[in-house]
Amino acid sequence: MTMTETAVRPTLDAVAALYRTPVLNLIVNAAEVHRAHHDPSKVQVCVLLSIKTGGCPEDCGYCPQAARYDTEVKSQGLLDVDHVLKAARQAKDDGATRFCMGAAWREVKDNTQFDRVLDMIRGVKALDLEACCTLGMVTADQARRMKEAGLDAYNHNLDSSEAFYDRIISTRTYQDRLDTLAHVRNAGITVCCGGIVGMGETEDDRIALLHTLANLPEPPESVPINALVAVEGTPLADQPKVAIWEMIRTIATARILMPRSMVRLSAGRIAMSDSEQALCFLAGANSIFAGDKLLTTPNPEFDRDAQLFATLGLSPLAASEVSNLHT
Ligand code: SAM
Ligand code: DTB
Ligand code: SF4
Repeated sequence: MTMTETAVRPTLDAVAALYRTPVLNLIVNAAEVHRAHHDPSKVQVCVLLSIKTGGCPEDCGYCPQAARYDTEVKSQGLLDVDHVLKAARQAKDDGATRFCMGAAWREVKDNTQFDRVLDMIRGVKALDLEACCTLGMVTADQARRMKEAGLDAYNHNLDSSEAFYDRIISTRTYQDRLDTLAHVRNAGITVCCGGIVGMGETEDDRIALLHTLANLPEPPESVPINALVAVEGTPLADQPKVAIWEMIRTIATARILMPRSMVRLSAGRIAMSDSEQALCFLAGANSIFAGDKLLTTPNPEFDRDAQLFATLGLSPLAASEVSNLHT
């Protein structure tokens, strides 16, 4: 069965009605959809590595890696392949089944650095891990080359609604993001695309983002929902923490609209209690990033997540189960 056959193609009003359902009903509805399409006791564990850090020319208001903001992030050029594969091996030993490599680039350039990233992808695949990259904008040809190297997924977030987008980023357009997503999709790489909750957007912005995601030509196989990590030195440093219920509503609505997708409870877990995270899992989140660092900001330690899984009766999705995900 393809994603299209089960995807809901909702109107904006339908997404708004869903999102605004009384929250406990919304959770129950999302939990039912989750159980119909996935084993709710399984959570995919992914590990992130920043392969090139800081010094980014873009002006994303949330991002500590933008060169123009004075943050504590230490810039680091592109790592060598051995360093990355050592981290990937460690991730696998720690129980991860997906390894995601992030670079603080505006876009990929056709140079030896990209060749090195292609070698990283080949190396991660040789370890039998799902390989994901997030490197900024890519052309159709670059996407094709990543596919050839074995890339499973490409992460490129829409972040928020089109209307709110230019309040947060001015150095590229929403259409630029959609173009890259189309290049990735056309190359046969699965799409990882989601957004951030808590940047000062309204409920309508979150609804519009979910509407756009569910109406992409094919819904993304992977939908990361990040809670803003407010970093000192960025324009969003003083953004007040958004109510957990907005995260939960966003996750639950994504789960109902994109029943077969992996919904990833991404950045922001360090600031959430166990019970808040449990509600996110109940509402349909079925993946996390593990390890004490996301790209540049802190994340719960492996041991803390192992304890959380034990408490909630959850277990990491096994490698053999991952290969069935997108068939
Ligand atoms: N430079 C590439 C790009 O922007 O596509 C890849 C790396 S970028 C850091 C990947 C994603 O991380 C962003 O699209 C954004 O959604 C998320 N992100 C970055 N900083 C964040 C923060 N402070 N809090 C939550 N999510 C964040
Ligand atoms: C996504 O949506 N979240 C991850 C991953 N895709 C690349 C990144 C979160 C980054 C949080 C800020 C940081 O650690 O620098
Ligand atoms: Fe650069 Fe990506 Fe950060 Fe934007 S989110 S500043 S593109 S690293």
